[in-house]
Amino acid sequence: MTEAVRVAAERIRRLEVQGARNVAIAAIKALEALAEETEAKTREEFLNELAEARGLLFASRATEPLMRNAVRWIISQVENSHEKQAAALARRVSSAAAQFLKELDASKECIAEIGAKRILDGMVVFTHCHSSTVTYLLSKAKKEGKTFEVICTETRPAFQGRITAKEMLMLGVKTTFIVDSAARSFIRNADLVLVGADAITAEGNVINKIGTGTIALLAHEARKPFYVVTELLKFDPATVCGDYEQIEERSPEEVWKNAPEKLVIRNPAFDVTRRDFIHGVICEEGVIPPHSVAEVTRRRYPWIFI
Ligand code: RUB
Repeated sequence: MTEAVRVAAERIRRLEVQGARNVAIAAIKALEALAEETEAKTREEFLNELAEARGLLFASRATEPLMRNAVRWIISQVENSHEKQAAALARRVSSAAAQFLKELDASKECIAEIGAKRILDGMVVFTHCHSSTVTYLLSKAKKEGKTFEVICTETRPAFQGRITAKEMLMLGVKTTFIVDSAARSFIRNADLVLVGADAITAEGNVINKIGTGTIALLAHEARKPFYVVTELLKFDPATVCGDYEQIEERSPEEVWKNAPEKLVIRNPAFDVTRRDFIHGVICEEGVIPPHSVAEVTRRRYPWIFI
C-alpha cells in the first residue's frame, strides 16, 4: 500500500482537507499516486491494493458519498477491464481518475453558471460553513459584475466560516461574520440562503454541516428561500436500499479541550435538512425540486445505483 493513500486518509480525517468536493479530490489523487507508485506485479495484487486503499479512504470520514462514489467508480473501471498486467491496470486508474476529475470540474462550472443567475444586484446571501461549490457560485456572480453581500456563520467548532469569510473578502464582497447562535437575528436581513451538501438521500433530504437543519428552519420561519448547491454525485445509493446516512461524530476535544471530567460532549459533524425546507437543489441538471433528486441522479449517473 502506498504511503500517499495513508497520508491522504489521515489528512481527510484530521480536517486538513475540508468539504465534500475537496475530500473526494484528495481521495482521487491518492488513487492516482497509488497507480504511479505501485509495485504490484499481478492483477490480483493490484486489485488487493486498491481494495485496501478503498477501505482506508472510506473509513477516513463517514458522511462522504461523493468520495465513495468516485473511488467506487474508478475501481470499477479496473475491475471491468480484461487487462492482466498490473501496469496496464494502473494506467486504467490514472485515466479513470483524470476523467472523473474532469467531470467534477465541469459540474462545478455548470452549477455556478446556473446558480449565479439566482443572485441579483443588491441581494444579501446567507451561508453556513464553507462549501467550495457555494463560494465558486458566488465568485461567478461577482465576476459577472453582480453586487451583493454575504452573511456567514463562523461554524463551530471548526470555524469553517472563516474560510468562507476570507474568500468573500478576497473577491471584494462585503461580508458580515456572525456566531452561529446569531443566525435567527440575521436571517431576516437576507434575501436568499445558499448551503452546500455532503450527502443527498433517496428521500431528497440533504446532509450538510451541523446547524444547516436549524438554518433551514429559520429560513422557513423568516420566509427566505433556502437552496442547496450540490453535485448529484453526492447522492448516496445506500439510502435507496434502506440504510440511513451515517452522521460522523467527531472528537469532543474539538468542542472543548481539557473539558471537565465526566462531562458528556457530543460533536456530530452534520445534520439532516428535510426536503420540505428546501426550495430547490442547484445542481448540474439545473434547479430541481429535492423530491426529484433520486430520479434525476438515476438518469444522469445510472452507475451509482449498481
Ligand atoms: C463541510 C460542509 C460543506 C459540504 C459541501 O464540512 O459541510 O458544506 O462539504 O462542500 P467539513 P463542497 O468542513 O466538516 O468537511 O461544496 O466544497 O463540497
